Amino acid sequence: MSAGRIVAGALAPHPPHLIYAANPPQNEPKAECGWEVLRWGYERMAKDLEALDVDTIVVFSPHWQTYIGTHFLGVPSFQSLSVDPIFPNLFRYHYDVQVDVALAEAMHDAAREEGLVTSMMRNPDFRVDYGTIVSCHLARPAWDVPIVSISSCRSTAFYNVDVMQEQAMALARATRRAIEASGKRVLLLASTSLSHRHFTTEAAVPEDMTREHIYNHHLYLWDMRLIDQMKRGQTRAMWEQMPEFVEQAVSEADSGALSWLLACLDFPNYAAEVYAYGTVIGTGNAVAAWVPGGAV
Ligand code: 2X7
Ligand code: FE2
Repeated sequence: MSAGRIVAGALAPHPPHLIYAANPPQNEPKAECGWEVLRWGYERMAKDLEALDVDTIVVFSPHWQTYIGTHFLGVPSFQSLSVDPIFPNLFRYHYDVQVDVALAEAMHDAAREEGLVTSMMRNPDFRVDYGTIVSCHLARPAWDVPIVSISSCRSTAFYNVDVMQEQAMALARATRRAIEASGKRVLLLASTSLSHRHFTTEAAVPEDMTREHIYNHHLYLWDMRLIDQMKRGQTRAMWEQMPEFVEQAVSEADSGALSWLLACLDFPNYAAEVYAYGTVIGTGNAVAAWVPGGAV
């Protein structure tokens, strides 16, 4: 068996609005349109990633929040209805998720060897979080490969960003080791927005794009700084400035998803392909991919 490898790592944000606006059959509410720049960018990224012949997708989600340690989905399949807790009017999504349990278990064991507190989620009735569902749907709309979903243990909130980064680094070492031993071709998704200030008054029509924009110029400047670093392959700088970014841009990267992705990719010094940037309810979202050893 040849060694497994990471074939790409993507920044894959999860605003459920992007699914709502695309009207896939799985989602009950129907939209007229909306958030085209982000959706069309995602479509281009999904097409490029499909060409990479992926066996499994591994996704790290801020919305699976586990308060004791890092958890991994550990049941072969999950079917249910996912309803966004804040936006039930636009996300009621019927999912049918297949899990690569063998890889999840290998990652769990490797993470435990790294000293992390870990757990396998074995409850067949567990409701898969919308961060996992939205990012996987948008990156791979056909749902034709199994996934591994990793929770966020919220160490930024419990301790601080430095502890989060230390744990992200350990989890990344474990992720890489498990993937190499698996012989599989794996796509990584960091399911996260960048800046994360939400608007405070809601439009009557969710897809009313006259209301969609950044609400704070400083947060916009932070997003542009990160995107510039992605394009220049300056991912060490992204890592090092994470404490300031998380605090000043109230970034959703506090979950550890972006830190984990950069560390899994061993801090690329080559350019990411940035497919799109746009706001959703005022939060900053970039769709981007790094492909080790070659262009997308
Ligand atoms: O979870 C989210 C998010 N991160 C950004 C925007 C809109 C909704 O949900
Ligand atoms: Fe989110």
